[in-house]
Amino acid sequence: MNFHGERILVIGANGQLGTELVEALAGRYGEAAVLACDVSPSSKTDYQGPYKQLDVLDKDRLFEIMKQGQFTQVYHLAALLSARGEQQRDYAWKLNMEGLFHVLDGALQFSVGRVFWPSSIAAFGPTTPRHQTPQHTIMEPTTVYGISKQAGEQWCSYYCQKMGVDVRSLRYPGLIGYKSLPGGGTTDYAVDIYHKALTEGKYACFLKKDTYLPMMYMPDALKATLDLMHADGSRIKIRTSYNLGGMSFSPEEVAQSIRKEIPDFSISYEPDFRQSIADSWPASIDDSKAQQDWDWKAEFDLDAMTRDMLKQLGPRYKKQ
Ligand code: AKB
Repeated sequence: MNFHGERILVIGANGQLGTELVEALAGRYGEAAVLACDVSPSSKTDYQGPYKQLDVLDKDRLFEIMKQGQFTQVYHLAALLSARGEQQRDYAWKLNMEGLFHVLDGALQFSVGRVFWPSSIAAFGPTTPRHQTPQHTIMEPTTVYGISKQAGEQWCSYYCQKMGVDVRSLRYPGLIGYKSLPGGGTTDYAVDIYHKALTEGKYACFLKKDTYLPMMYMPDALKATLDLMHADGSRIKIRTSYNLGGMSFSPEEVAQSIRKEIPDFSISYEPDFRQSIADSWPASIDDSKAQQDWDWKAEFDLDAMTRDMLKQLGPRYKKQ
């Protein structure tokens, strides 16, 4: 497939995924091809390429940017995640839903080639089969974020089937990376723990020790995103959102994995309101549809991720 002449817009570029996706896209297409946008006035990342301030709720400004840019790909990542969404319900619903409509309507109006929108394991709920959660199953989410993802999936499918917008989506598990911090999620502990292991040698976890959740190391998440966006349209059979599996582990298992590198590391457990969110989500994911349709395969397991996280983060804290 020929992707020369791509013009790419990333909305929510300062976030955990956006930070790394912008770099990956710029690496592939060149900085000039990628416009990073976020609600903050300036880029909070190392990215030196084009940047514009954009609140995705400001439809006029979004449309102005889309009209000027004539984008071939749009990645819409701006959202409030599960934990913060419970604390700011109205705003979470507004941002997550209206933002998506603005992007889908803009894609339709300005003939964007393809759109990426992230869904999440949060689209599932307590009545969903918890282990090896299938692609097609009961989905009764119990968080504002999860409801917005479930509804968003249906709207993505609607815009694709009825209006011809080529929108593609993944149900991300918890994402773990060293370049940026997550914010406001339930899976955030799995990033924080590495930072605290290096700075304090101990971590107080806000989930119980045996809480299994689906997780993924950022290089796998970036690969999945780009593979999905680069796949021929005829291979994308699911237009709601694809299940995406990486690994599945509990806080206790991350701690054991860290102890292989830092033997004195200790963990304690102080579960808070995020425990009930985690309890409503799957423990592991069946992603066989993604494997079949566009050859998805995760590479990192827990120990490989731990070694890399500590190797990458180590020098940052040694300098201090
Ligand atoms: C969260 O914890 O809210 C997110 C997610 C699983 O979508 N990381």
